[in-house]
Order: sequence, then structure tokens, then C-alpha cells
Amino acid sequence: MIIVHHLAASRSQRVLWLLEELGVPYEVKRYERDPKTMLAPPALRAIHPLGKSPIITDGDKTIAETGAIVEYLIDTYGNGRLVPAAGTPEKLRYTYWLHYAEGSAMPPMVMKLIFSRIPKAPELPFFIKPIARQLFAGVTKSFLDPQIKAHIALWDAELTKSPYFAGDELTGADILMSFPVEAAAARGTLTPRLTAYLTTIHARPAYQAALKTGGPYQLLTP
Ligand SMILES: N[C@@H](CCC(=O)N[C@@H](CS)C(=O)NCC(=O)O)C(=O)O
Repeated sequence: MIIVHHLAASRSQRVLWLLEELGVPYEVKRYERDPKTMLAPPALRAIHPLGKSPIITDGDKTIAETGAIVEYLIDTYGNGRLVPAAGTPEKLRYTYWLHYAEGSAMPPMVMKLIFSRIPKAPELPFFIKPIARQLFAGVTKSFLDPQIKAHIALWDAELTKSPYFAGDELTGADILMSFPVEAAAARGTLTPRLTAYLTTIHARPAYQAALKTGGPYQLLTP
């Protein structure tokens, strides 16, 4: 039985969605975030040294990193589903978006989230807080926001070519990309095309079933 080590309201939700799409039985082990730091509990480090979610175990295998988990599950249980045929242009798009989601799209969004929390940190002396706030505002305006805007424009442009990130059908690339698109939606920065895309994927029965097994899914925002 596959066990998904699932951190509440996190990237891990995508793995539950994929397993529902594949119809593979799984068990969810749910971990709650520390209410102050929002970090994962130490118990996750017993499963994988970094202690970040998602992690799955499948028999004697332990697999971390969403992209690696998605590739493993589709290769092992997909029977050709959710991946374009080898050697096609769609397969290349699939590979690109599968790696891009965590490799390029998420870093500026995570950076913005972390920077936004620094000025509010209780351990920061009160006289530093205005400086920290100014620093955050400066970095956000000159660097992070333009980067995030360029990423969102790239996603939007891709969806003018086809309804999904790697062609006419839903693939693992959409499952990876759902999280950056949802994170941008939670920050209110989506285009109408991306909003319509989210509505389409959210309406899938497998997505809805995964929400039931994963529990409340409210993303952190800056
Ligand atoms: N690139 C990794 C990121 C893993 C990651 O940062 N997971 C977050 C969940 S959204 C986490 O575990 N955060 C809690 C922590 O860092 O303690 C992946 O996609 O698996």
C-alpha cells in the first residue's frame, strides 16, 4: 500500500490528486504545521532527512520531491495514462513543465512569502521592523513581483496553444503546475485564462476526491 506523508494545506495535495486520477489505493498520513512557524513537524524527518512534504513510501521505497513522485507513480501505475507518447512535441512540453513547476515557478513565490514574514517576526527588535518592511517592499517591487508576473504571462501564453500544459489532455505536467497556479490565484494575480483553467481542473472528480482525503486546503499567502 502506498503511504502519502501529507502536510496539511501543502504541495502534497497534488500527489493525492494524481493517485485519485490513477485509481491507485493509498493511505494518507497527515501532519500538521507548527501554528507559529508554519513548518512541518519533526516527525516528517523520520521519513526523509529534509522533513518536507510530499513524501511517499511504496513497499521498501521512500520517494521525496513532488516531480520525482509524480514521475514514479505515472511510470509505475500509469499504463501510459497522464503522459504524452515518447518522442512527441507534447512529451517535451510535459518534461519542461514537470521540472519547471518546482525548479523555476515556485522559488520567487516562496521567496516572497518568506520575505513578507520577516518584518512580522516577534523576535525582531521593534526598531528593525520598519527597516525590514522597507527592505521587503523594495525587493518585492524591483525583483520578485516582475519575476512572478513574467512567470504568470508564460503560463497564460502556453495555454493559448492547448487546453492543458502538455497538449489536449490532462497530464502529470498539469498536476505539477496546479500548485504554482493555485498559489498565484490565492494571491489574486491570475489572468482570466488561468482562472478558467483552474476551474476546469478543480471540477475533475479525482481532484474533488483528493480534497476529501487531504483535508482543508488553504494556501499560505504573503
Ligand atoms: N520542491 C519540493 C518542496 C517541498 C516543500 O518545501 N514542501 C513544503 C510543503 S508546501 C514543506 O514541507 N514545508 C514545511 C517545511 O519546510 O517545514 C517538492 O516539491 O517536494
